[in-house]
Formats: sequence, structure tokens, C-alpha cells
Amino acid sequence: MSAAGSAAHHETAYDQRRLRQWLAGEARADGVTRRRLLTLLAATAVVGGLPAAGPARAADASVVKPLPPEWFVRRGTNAETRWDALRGTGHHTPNELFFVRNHTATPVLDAADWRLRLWGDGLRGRPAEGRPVEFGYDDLRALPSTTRTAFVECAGNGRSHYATQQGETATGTAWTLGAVGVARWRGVRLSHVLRRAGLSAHAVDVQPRGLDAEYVSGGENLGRVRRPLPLGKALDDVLLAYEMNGEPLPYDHGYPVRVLVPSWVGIASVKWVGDIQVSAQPLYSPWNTTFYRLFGPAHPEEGSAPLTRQTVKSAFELASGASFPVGEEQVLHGRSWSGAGGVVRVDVSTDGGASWRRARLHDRPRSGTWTRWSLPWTPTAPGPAHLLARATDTAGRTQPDTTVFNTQGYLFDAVVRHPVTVV
Ligand SMILES: Nc1nc2c(c(=O)[nH]1)N[C@H]1C(S)=C(S)[C@@H](COP(=O)(O)O)O[C@H]1N2
Ligand SMILES: [Mo]
Repeated sequence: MSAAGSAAHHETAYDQRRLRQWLAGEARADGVTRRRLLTLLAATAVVGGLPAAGPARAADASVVKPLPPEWFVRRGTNAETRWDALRGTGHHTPNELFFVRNHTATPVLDAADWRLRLWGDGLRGRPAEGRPVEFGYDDLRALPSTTRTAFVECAGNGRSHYATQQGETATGTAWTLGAVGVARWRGVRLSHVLRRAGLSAHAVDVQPRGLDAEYVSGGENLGRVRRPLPLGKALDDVLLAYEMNGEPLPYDHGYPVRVLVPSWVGIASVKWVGDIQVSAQPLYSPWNTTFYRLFGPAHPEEGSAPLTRQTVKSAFELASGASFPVGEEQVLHGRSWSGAGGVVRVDVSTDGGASWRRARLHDRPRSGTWTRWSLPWTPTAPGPAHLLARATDTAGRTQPDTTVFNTQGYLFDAVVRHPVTVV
């Protein structure tokens, strides 16, 4: 980003922070009227080329970017991407279309006063609560960078299908299949930063923590979003990302820096990271004990092991209930992905699962990202129909017909029945 762009960015950050505080009643408007503040924001946003915190956002300030209803379904503090909006967008999900999962609300931070603090007894010569090792934004940007394409997907993506397909009630956000996106992330390897900070041979877990507000659930304050990551994964392919699809991270996706944990459940990819505890003992947080384990009749009483990799899924680039004219050839498009490897095969049924045809793949199967595919279809009879897609990955995992239930509705991987109408 140019110096001018960067200055405008900071200015916008400041104004948006002021607006947020003001709306939240944490700051006085200091003689500035609401209209004046909104005008100011619109102006700086144009200069900075950034999304405006326009009046539409004022009613619910959990997400900064615009969420037009033709692209997103609002779900509380979150926004789900509509699959029909991904038609024709290319392999990478544009930043404007990327789903947002916020436990509370997007904090508008300033890179100039941001610091990453590494601390804990997993660092050489440091006591558990000792002075941290610090990196500024420019320090990180000066280190060797790595770029990779990877999906971020919520562990609860597809959760609503436990109810709609299996008659089972799970707690949590009722996502359909739009809590996933693929981006090109650029940043520094976490392993590089850990080694620079003086990683000890005794370290076992690292725990990044976000700078967003503390999360209160069921009247209990669970503190800031944080989740331990085993050292093996942390040293493997994890990034401290500062760019998304060639742009500085958008506010909603972790600006200035987020953790990016390829192939794992989205919660591992902590946004707005402020500190990382490096520990010589295993760490626990609500996000690897109460949440992100499988509970339910088919699982151990204390829950499964903490979730790591995502399962296999497929989606059509179509709205639910899309309609097609009878007798006209269509080309159906979709994408399939897995946390265990690239997707190498996709079978599609246009008759509710009675018969299957192999889809044509449009991407070379790659680990950590989706494979796009297509299949021609000429609907022959008017009326309701179901489209199904079943993917297989390089690890040999194929989507099942049903997913074993868990109470929090994680890791739904069964084939989804996509309703359409032939007219
Ligand atoms: N600090 C922080 N990090 C976070 C979250 C959050 O609320 N706060 N949500 C997590 C969850 S549950 C998911 S699925 C992903 C979503 O990333 P996105 O909003 O960039 O799509 O961020 C993860 N990282
Ligand atoms: Mo998530």
C-alpha cells in the first residue's frame, strides 16, 4: 500500500473506531452530529478505497464491510456467503464476498500501534509470566514472506442439515454451506517467528489470542477468543497472515494480522491476533474443551479429542430452490473441498440420488483448497427435484449419506440434497 493509502487507512480506522465507540455508548460524540460522522466516514472510505461504515451498518455494528442481501445471509454477529453469488468468481473468494464469523464484533485496529507479544515457559529462559518478546507490524513485514491458497471454514458449516436432512437438533449458528471461503494468504511462517522468539525444546502448545472483545456465553465471561495449537502443526504450515488476495487483511478478516491454519477448523485461525502463549505444558481454553469437540450419544462423555482437520464437503453454485426451464441444457457448477487432501473425484445426481454421473474437474486437486467442477444437465420433467454432489479426496474419504450426530453440530459431511424446481 502507498504511503498516502496507508495514511487514509489509518484515518479511516480512527474514524470507524470512533463511530463504533460512539454507537456502543463508550464515547461522547464530542459535538459531532451522527450525520456529520457518517458523512466523514463515507468521505474517508472513498479516499482510502475501503468499505464505508454507512448508515446500513449503524444498526448492527458487528461487521464492518457491507453485507448486501444478494451476497450474504446475516446470522447474528455472522454473515454467511450465498453460494449463487460465487458463480463465476474464480478459484479465490473475493474479499467482499468472504463469510464472516465473529464471536462478538470486528475491532477496528491500527497497524501502527499493534504489537504481537510472545510469552510463556515454552520460550528459552522465560518464566511462565515473564516479559514478552514483541514484534511490530513492520517487523513482521520485514521477515521473509510466504504465500499460499487455503480455505477458512467454520467447523459448524452445514450445521442446519442435521435438522433438515436428519431431523436432529444441534446448538449453534444454523449455517447452510456458506461458512467457507478460499483466499490467497500472504504472511510470515509462525515457525519462523517462534524460532526468532527463542522456542525451547520443551514447548508443546502455542495459544494465539484475539484482540476482539471478551466473549460472554450463557452469562459467563469466557475471555478473549483463544485456542491452543499443538507445536507440530504450529511448526508445519501455519502463517501469521497480513494479506488476503493481494490486499491488506480487511478489518473483518483479522486486520492487521491473523493466524491461518490450513485445512483445520476455522476457530484455529485466530483473527486480530495480539499475543501467543508458548507453553511447556498442554493448554486448555473453552475453545478446545467445551467447544470444538464432539459430544452426543455416539461420542465419549468427556467429548472427542479437540477438532483439527475439516471433513469433505460439496456445494452447488446455486440458490436453494433455483428454477430451471424444462428441456433446456444447463451446466451445473460447484466446488468440493476436504481437510485431508485435494478433491480428486466428484459424482453428481440430478434425480435425487437414483443415478450418478462423474463431474468434470476444473482445478488440479490441491490440499487445503477446493476443486471446482461442472456437469451438463437437461431437466426432462417439470416439478421439484434434488441435486446431489458427492466428493472423494486424495486420502480416499468420500462423503457419506448421513453424518453421525454431535450436539453442537460440527463437521457435517454428508451429501447435501439441494432443492430446485423444474418449470
Ligand atoms: N479473534 C477471533 N478469531 C476468530 C474468531 C473470532 O470470533 N475472534 N472466529 C473464528 C471462527 S469460529 C472462524 S470460523 C473463523 C472465521 O474467519 P472469517 O471471519 O475471516 O471468515 O475465524 C476464527 N477466528
Ligand atoms: Mo467457526
